[in-house]
Amino acid sequence: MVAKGGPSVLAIVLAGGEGKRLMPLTADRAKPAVPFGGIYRLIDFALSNLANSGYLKMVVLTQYKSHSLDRHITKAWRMSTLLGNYVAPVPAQQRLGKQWFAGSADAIYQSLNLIHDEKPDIVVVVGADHVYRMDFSQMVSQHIQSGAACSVAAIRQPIASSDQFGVIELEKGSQRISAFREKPTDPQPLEDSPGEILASMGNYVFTADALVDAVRRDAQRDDSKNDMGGDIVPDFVSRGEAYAYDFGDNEIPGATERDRGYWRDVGTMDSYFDAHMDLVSILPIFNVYNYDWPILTNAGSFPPAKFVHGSAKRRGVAIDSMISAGTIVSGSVVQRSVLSPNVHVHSFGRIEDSVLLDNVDIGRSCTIRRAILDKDVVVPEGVSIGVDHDVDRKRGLTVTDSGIVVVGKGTVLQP
Ligand code: ADQ
Repeated sequence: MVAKGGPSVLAIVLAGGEGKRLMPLTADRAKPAVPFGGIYRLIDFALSNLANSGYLKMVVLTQYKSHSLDRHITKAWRMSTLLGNYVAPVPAQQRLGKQWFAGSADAIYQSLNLIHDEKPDIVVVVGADHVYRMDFSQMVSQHIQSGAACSVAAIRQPIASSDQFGVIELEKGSQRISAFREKPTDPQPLEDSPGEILASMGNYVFTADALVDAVRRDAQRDDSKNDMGGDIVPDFVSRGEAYAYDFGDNEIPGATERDRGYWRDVGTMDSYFDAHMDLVSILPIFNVYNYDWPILTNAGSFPPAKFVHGSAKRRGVAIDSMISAGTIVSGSVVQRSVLSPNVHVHSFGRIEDSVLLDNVDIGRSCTIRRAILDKDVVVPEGVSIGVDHDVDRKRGLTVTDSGIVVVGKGTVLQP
């Protein structure tokens, strides 16, 4: 039964994902800890959405390479006076079995004591590796009205991407889910749009008791991969208890016509790069300057960004770019790029369509084009990246299919 004054809600943030396709950015950090948009980590989007929705009781389930993630949650969230008492990272050590979490459902099973202690009416379970804004309270309202035990947030995606998503089929004229298949290669297209599928966003609302029963049942099954999308949701669907929540109905204060309904799964280097270009497009496709639904983080204390004149021919400028505090651009041109804190770009260079993470140092006369440089990368004088991909490969750098060059954390390139 739902308590008076609205349901009590516990949010569980699944943050144990490995993010293999984001290598080398995930070489020594979990995917939710991957830096994004100059000053954020991917997990900040899920946590900010929950906080802005009014759901302040959050537990973050971590596992894979969680050190950097724990550090970020502690610095940015636990030390915050507003949220510090609520956001709690829970490492995989809290276990019932001999294994680490097998899958996302096992992570919840092994953390059932959190639900017992908190006694919520509703559990909101969200992933931690997407860029978007969402008011979860609207989804919770629909969940309660529909009488569902499990609600799955749904968004239209191109049919070619079906093998990356849980694909939802609905009963005719209803939001009730008739079939849910995890990452199928032969998906059912949408009736009104044959080029699209209805994809799960990996965000769920559960009636607390129903979730507890479902993960317990799942833990008894030998044939289960203990996965939320692969096992738990299909179980609710087979009982006729799962409904879809249409993300297209979600209204966010301050959203512009252009960024309404924005959701990016930044699961690959190319989509990570594209999502950054969405930030610096002139009318941003994803607007981080919407203070009505702020994306929260702690970017550290740095002096303001500085632009140095340089020579008469080469002024230090940045155009169509986001430049974080502590960064110095001296006598070089930066275009359509995102620079994290404390980056230093020396004279006579050009940075185009690139993402430079914290403390990157670019020497004189370098060209950096369509590249992602992880933290602490040093590019010495005269070295170019993204200009000749054969040279980039010879240097051992990753070049994606679409020609984005990725330089791993701490790489010091040779002159
Ligand atoms: P995937 O993202 O492929 O698909 P998964 O790798 O399980 O599924 O990641 C989901 C979330 O759970 C991520 O935030 C990840 O960090 C976290 N996670 C994974 N294993 C975990 C573990 N052992 N402990 C804690 N956290 C863990 C999912 C759904 C699809 C849906 C897509 C949307 O399964 O149905 O379409 O998300 O991107």
